[in-house]
Amino acid sequence: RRVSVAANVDKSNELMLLGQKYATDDWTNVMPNVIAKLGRNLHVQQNHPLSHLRQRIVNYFYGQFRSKSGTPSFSVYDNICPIVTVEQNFDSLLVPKDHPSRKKTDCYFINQDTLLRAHTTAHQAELISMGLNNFLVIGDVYRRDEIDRTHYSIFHQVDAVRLRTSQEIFRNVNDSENLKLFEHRGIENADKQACHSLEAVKVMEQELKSTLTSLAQAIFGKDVQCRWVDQYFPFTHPSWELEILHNDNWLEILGCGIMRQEILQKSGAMDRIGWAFGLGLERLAMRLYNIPDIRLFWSNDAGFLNQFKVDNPNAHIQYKPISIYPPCINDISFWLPEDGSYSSHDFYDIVREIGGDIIEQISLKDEFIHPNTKKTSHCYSIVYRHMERTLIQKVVNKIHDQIAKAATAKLNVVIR
Ligand code: FA5
Ligand code: MG
Repeated sequence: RRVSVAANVDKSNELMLLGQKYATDDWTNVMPNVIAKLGRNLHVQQNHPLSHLRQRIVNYFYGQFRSKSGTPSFSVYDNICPIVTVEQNFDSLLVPKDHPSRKKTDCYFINQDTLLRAHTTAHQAELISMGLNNFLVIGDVYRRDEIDRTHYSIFHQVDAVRLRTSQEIFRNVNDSENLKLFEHRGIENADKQACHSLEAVKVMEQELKSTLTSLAQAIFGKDVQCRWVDQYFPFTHPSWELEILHNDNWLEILGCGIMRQEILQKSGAMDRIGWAFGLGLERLAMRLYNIPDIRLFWSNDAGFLNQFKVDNPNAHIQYKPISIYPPCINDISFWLPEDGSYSSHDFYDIVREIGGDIIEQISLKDEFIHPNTKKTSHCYSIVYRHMERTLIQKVVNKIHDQIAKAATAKLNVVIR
């Protein structure tokens, strides 16, 4: 049934998404299984773990940043439509035209100019243009990514922006009339953008980092171990990632940095300096509630949802798996087409499209180039596991065959 839906999409030249019609073209690669989840809005679904966590983050910002009159400084946007333009998702954020994140293999495009947002940062420039100085954007984001227990093609992000004037950041400093936000003949280096003064950047960096480490402590407790790692984003400089220690592994939970001044200039906030961050809600929720698999967030199963039925979003909850059903693991090997058109993300989409949420993981097990023909072969291992019952090998084999057929038809591969 799923496959025939995909065929209808191709033929009709039009897609109806969230009540709006969109023309399709040869960029269109949104899949029915992704479309089916548009509008679920798990982040605002009552008693959903992602909603509890959203509420805790919002409460933290309301409590931490208040105006002189005592009202919260941050405003919250959690229902902005996830369908955005290429301009919003990339151009407005100075993402270079040839940046890999723009590729068809990485995003869900509706057509050449329109896509499902790949990050909530897509709304940043617009909200600044509206005159906002402190805001959070929370919502669903879409990426054609790896498939495993911590990656899913739809997840949820919280983005924040805070803009400050010179007066605001140097208010508590003696001699502040000598301190400036901007520097005229400056050069860019690892610590700052050319136009910024080092003192302004350092004040902002300090506020950003302390805000985020205390957010991590507010959620995970005082003992959480954090570390900062230098990072690159086209829309911030300098940039960092925050990692927290989880089961002896460092887990990346967010990216952040000092906003590129060009974005503020274009949005009419040239007299300010800003910091911004974007974090993944699932990553935090999995660690906080001990949820072992990212697919569980999409479960309609009462055994999952009932464990989060609490009025207080701060309630301490540790998810208890109902039971773990055994996986079926099937391999698939094929020769890639010689024209270079093959992308493993296309294959992942086909697998997800046909297998749905019983696909737990796909991994490239082996890559092999034939010594004579020079043809490349890929072997993938597909882990099938149902969250709510035991899978029967015969049923899995049928799905596996369908995947092989669809890959042959759509990707020009030759099954070995
Ligand atoms: C971004 O998306 C930037 N927009 C973040 C940002 C905003 C930086 C503002 C600077 C200023 P990144 O691709 O690293 O960055 O994703 C941010 C977070 O989303 C990650 O740290 C992670 O927690 C989460 N994340 C990323 N990919 C996935 C995925 N496939 N599944 C679940 N969570 C993910
Ligand atoms: Mg990252």
